[in-house]
Amino acid sequence: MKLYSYYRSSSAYRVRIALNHKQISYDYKAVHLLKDGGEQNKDAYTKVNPKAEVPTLVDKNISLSQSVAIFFYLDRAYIEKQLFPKHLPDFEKCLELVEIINSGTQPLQNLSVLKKLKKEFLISEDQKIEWCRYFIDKGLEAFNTKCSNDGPFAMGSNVTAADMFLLPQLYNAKRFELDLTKYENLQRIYDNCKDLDSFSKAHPDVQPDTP
Ligand SMILES: N[C@@H](CCC(=O)N[C@@H](CS)C(=O)NCC(=O)O)C(=O)O
Repeated sequence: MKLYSYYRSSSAYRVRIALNHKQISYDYKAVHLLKDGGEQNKDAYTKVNPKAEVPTLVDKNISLSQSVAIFFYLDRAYIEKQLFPKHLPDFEKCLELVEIINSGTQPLQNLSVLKKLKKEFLISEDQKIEWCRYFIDKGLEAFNTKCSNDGPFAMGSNVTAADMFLLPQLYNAKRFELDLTKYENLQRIYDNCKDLDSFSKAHPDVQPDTP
């Protein structure tokens, strides 16, 4: 299995956690998102992923982008240690939390969005930071309200995809110096996940391409 990744990409970070959780080993293929305008934009990579983003997972003859699709694939192809709960309504509730991050938060602070805002809409660095902080905070507030109020993890007693999407977004929130102390549920989930092997080994500080 091959994972195209960038150490600081929150979307790739999710997939690294999932692969570790399932104890699947993989070849790390680094794609530098900043060097020379971004390796993701070069032909060699857009052939792999036409959306010019990481992650991309290649397994046997299957090449998949989009972390949610990758999570679904992993749960169906490698059934041990499920990422999503199996049954109704837990599956849907877990997907709801995942989507708060996946479609409701991360895309608004993605590199290509910020580049466009800066280059064509001429926003300043301060405005860029304010934009990111606003949308990240809005997403995290919703997650904090909708997740479980007790148990160690976002869905209660078991670690799930919801935690695997949350921690990378918290990592980004910290880069933007957001105050997270007001989110008690998020704090609790973070404390319970951060030292689990699957999470700590996926952390941006310890990847093959970490500077
Ligand atoms: N919905 C996609 C998001 C992927 C994504 O936005 N990746 C970012 C890094 S977190 C990226 O590669 N950005 C490159 C760019 O915007 O040029 C997923 O879940 O995999």
